Amino acid sequence: MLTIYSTDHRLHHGVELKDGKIAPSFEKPERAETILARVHAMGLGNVVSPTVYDVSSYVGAHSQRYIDFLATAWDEWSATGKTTQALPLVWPVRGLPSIAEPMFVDGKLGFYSMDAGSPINAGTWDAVRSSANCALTGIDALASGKHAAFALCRPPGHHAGREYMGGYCYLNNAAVAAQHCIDGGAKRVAILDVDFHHGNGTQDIFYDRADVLFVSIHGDPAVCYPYFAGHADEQGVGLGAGLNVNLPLAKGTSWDGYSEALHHAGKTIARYAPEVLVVSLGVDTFEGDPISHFRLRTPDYLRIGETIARLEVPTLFVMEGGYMVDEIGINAVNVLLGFEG
Ligand code: SP5
Ligand code: ZN
Repeated sequence: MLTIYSTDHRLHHGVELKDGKIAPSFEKPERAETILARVHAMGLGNVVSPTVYDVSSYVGAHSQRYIDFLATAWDEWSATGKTTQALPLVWPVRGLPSIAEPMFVDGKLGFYSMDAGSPINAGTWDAVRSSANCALTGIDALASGKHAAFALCRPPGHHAGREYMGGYCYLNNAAVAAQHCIDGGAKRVAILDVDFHHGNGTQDIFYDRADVLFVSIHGDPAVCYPYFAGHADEQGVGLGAGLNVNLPLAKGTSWDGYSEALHHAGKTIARYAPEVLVVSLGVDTFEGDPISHFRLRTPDYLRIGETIARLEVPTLFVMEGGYMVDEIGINAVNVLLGFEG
């Protein structure tokens, strides 16, 4: 399987607000390096650098003004004299009267974010673009006839909505790839999200659309991040009614419960008959993950790959979360090896 990877991800590294303190982010460069090392060690296939895509390739999944914000946020922040990483501090929650875009960067940060887990530093925008370009290069590899590809994206993307960042995510790599596929003429694309956390950003982007089916298996948002999306009764609206499928599972779920949900997800996707499948591949479902609450084990990831392969649809894997750095490479590549059979 072809892997698309860029060293540009190293330009982005930072902090997050966690348990009442600013602390090093769980989402760190070593994650991608560990996965890349495992890709090489297992002889998965060629590793190539992403093609450079124009910023306009991100419009569709995201709004132009949000992209403009990401592109300029660091310059606006550092122009105020601050040398720290940019983090939001105030949010337009329910009940406040104005939802207009503020003019000052501190306000913009809150306006375009869902949490304080996505810092912006001098290298963030370049890293974010390269990450999205990995996904775009992967989808173009499918368009040119490959059956599967692995976009080794970092930073991840699935918490990023049409107009917001959050949860370590800035551009929604999977959504950008799916949109590119639609722009290229596909009529139906499915996104399967197996990250522990609900892919609220992907849901947001495609919620009212018939051309993208979104299916997510994740920790119950009543008790798990991102808390404000991911319930089973969120099923899509308008043309997208019935095409958003959330499968929340209890904390502590292991392979038995998980595989049942995965089987159901597979049947839902098969019924939709997509031309292309994009998998938001998080391995924070692992029993040893430091911030998540499922109990999958290393061999279970081979089974996930096998189950996805049975759909027999051209498939792009897009890397999302997974924070137990020692095991993340083994588990992520196990999905890909299981897929290849
Ligand atoms: C892409 C992705 O997996 N993003 C996840 C973002 C999760 N951010 C907040 C998690 C809060 C969990 N708090 C656990 C603290 C452990 N000491
Ligand atoms: Zn996650």
